[in-house]
Formats: sequence, structure tokens, C-alpha cells
Amino acid sequence: MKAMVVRELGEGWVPEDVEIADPVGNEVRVELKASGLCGSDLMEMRSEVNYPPPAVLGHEIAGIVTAIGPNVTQFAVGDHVAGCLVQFCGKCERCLSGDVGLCRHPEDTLRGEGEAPRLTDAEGKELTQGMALGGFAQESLVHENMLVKIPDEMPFAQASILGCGVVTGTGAVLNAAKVKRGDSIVIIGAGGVGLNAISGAVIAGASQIIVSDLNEPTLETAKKFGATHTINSSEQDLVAAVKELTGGYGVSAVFDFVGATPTARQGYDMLDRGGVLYQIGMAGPDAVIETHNLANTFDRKGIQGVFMGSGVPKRDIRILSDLYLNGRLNLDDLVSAEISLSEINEGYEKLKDPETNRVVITKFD
Ligand code: CXF
Ligand code: ZN
Repeated sequence: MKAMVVRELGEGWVPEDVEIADPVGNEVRVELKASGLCGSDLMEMRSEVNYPPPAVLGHEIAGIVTAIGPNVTQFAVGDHVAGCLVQFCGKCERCLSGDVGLCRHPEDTLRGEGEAPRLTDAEGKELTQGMALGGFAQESLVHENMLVKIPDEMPFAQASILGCGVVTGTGAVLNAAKVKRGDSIVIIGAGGVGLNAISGAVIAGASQIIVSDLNEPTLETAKKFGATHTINSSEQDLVAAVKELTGGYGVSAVFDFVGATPTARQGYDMLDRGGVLYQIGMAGPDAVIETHNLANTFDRKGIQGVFMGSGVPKRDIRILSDLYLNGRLNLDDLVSAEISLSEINEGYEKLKDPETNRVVITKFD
């Protein structure tokens, strides 16, 4: 099959002929119909920490099941599926209590030492499968725990983005913070992930959905998704503006999709008593803020990290598909461009434009 491979760190993607194995155990082979370009793959392309080259990256996938391993119970050939990078065993105490994102044995979704690799290059050498999905290719071989059946009516491009940006943004609001009707919240950063937090807040019935960003076109898109107030933080003092909009109190939840020290600081400082700052954006080890004991105790303020929406992707992706099909979740405006597999490098260039939310591969020839 054709795949776009990262051969050298930071050198982008090159087309190659790649061998994909037949499914064993609980593996499912999927003919890809859509694969989204996420910022994390760009980060991984430049870093050898998690998925050293040569590697097939790509982790926002949707497609059709073409083969199943002998132990697969949840899928049949012909099923339409979407993927999610959360790896979970389904058997440990964390999984059994529903917190699959904190699974004790995520490696159970991979092939073991000594087993033939899932992906090999033309010389028979192993290729790293990015995030256990390897979506920048014509096909993907995935553990069934990382797939969700989606309705046949669900368009593949929209389905592919559910498993990363959409579960992450909506899940922060609906799973982690459990925003309620009437709440006042702030979303910092309204890119392809933050926009989904706006959708989540609309679904939850929040009264004030205050969105801050540095880009005017992004703030216009935020309004389209349901922001009730927008603040350009390059022009205004964000904390003062939020306090003014909330009668001086501040908000019960702030969702920081940037995660840098200045946004975390602002986020914490605009919390109402009892409020929580949810950190979703990953800004690296230098992003640190100081909090004070009396604010955390007397004022009951806090900080909570959120990863991949802190939910159950298999449940959440189904719910999100239904919401989309019933006209209650805007995915169409997230898909800013559809490209072919060979255009990944250009696709990432396009993503730099603040008016581009998500770019999705939908042509695989
Ligand atoms: C990522 C964030 C960085 C670690 C891997 C998962 N989430 C989505 O792209
Ligand atoms: Zn992603």
C-alpha cells in the first residue's frame, strides 16, 4: 500500500510503498477513507521521543473494515469505523471503572516483542506505527479497542476528526468540567480543538461562553460555533474583561487550549470562587504557574489536567456522531480543506492559516 513516511526528523513526509500485515488477535484492518492532520503529528515528525523514524504517523482516522483478526468481537467486514488514539486494555481496574484514559496496560493494544511488525518498508524493515494507528496511509491495522463503529450515513471526513480534536474539546467541557446550564465559562484558544469546547458548552447549556484568541478571524468562527462573547487578548486585558462580563465574580471554569504560562496565569486569575482551570493545551515542561494555598483552600480554586477529553472515546464518539447527524454538533465548519494523501506537507502549511481549522485527507490514490 501507499503510505507517507517520516524518514528523517523534521524533514516532512515522503511517499513509499509499505507492507501492512494481516490482522491477528484483536486487530482490525481498515481501508482508510479519511485521515485528519493534527498538530501532534507535526510535533512528532520533528521529535524522536515517542515515534522514532522511519514512521507512519497520522491518528485521526475513519474508514471501512476489510479484515478482522480471529479474536475480534466488536466489528465485521464492511463496518464503518472511526479511530481514537486512547489505548486501553479493557480489563484493569481503571478500565473497569470507566476511566480508560488511565488504563494500566495500554500496551495490550500493540503487538508484543517477537511478533512480526504491523508495518514494514520495501526492504522488510519495521516502520513505527504512530499512536498505534498509522493513519497517513491507505490502510491501517488497529486493535479493536481503538475503533468505534459509526453510522453509515456519517461522512468520513467529519468522522475522522471525532477521535482527536472533537473528543478532546467537547470532553473537556462535558466530561472533565461537567459544565451545567447557566454556567459562565471561558475558552482560551479557539483553533481546531478549542472550537469543539464551544460546541460542548452550547450542548451543556452554558449561559456565557466567553472565547479569547489572538486572531480576529478565529473569533469570528468562534461566534459561528456559539461563543456569546469574544475577546481579542492581544488588544484587551483578558482577566479584567472577563471580570467585567461576570459582575466582578469571574467564571466557574476556564479551558486553556494553549497551556503556556501566561494563559494559565490568566486562566487561574479569572476563576470565580470554587472555579477550576482545565489545562488541555500542552505547552511543554517550562509552562509553570504558582498558586496560593489560601486561594486553593478558602476560595476552593484548582487546576485540573485533561487528556483526550478525559472520557470514554468509544462512548463519546458514538454520542458525537449522533449529535452531528441530528444537526446538533457543527463538524462541517471544522473541515476547512480536503486533500490527497500525497499532499500532507502542503496540508500542514495550510494549517498555519488561522482561518483553517482542520485539514483532512480524503483521497488515497
Ligand atoms: C496528543 C497530544 C500529545 C500527546 C499525544 C496525544 N493528542 C492529540 O493529538
Ligand atoms: Zn491529534
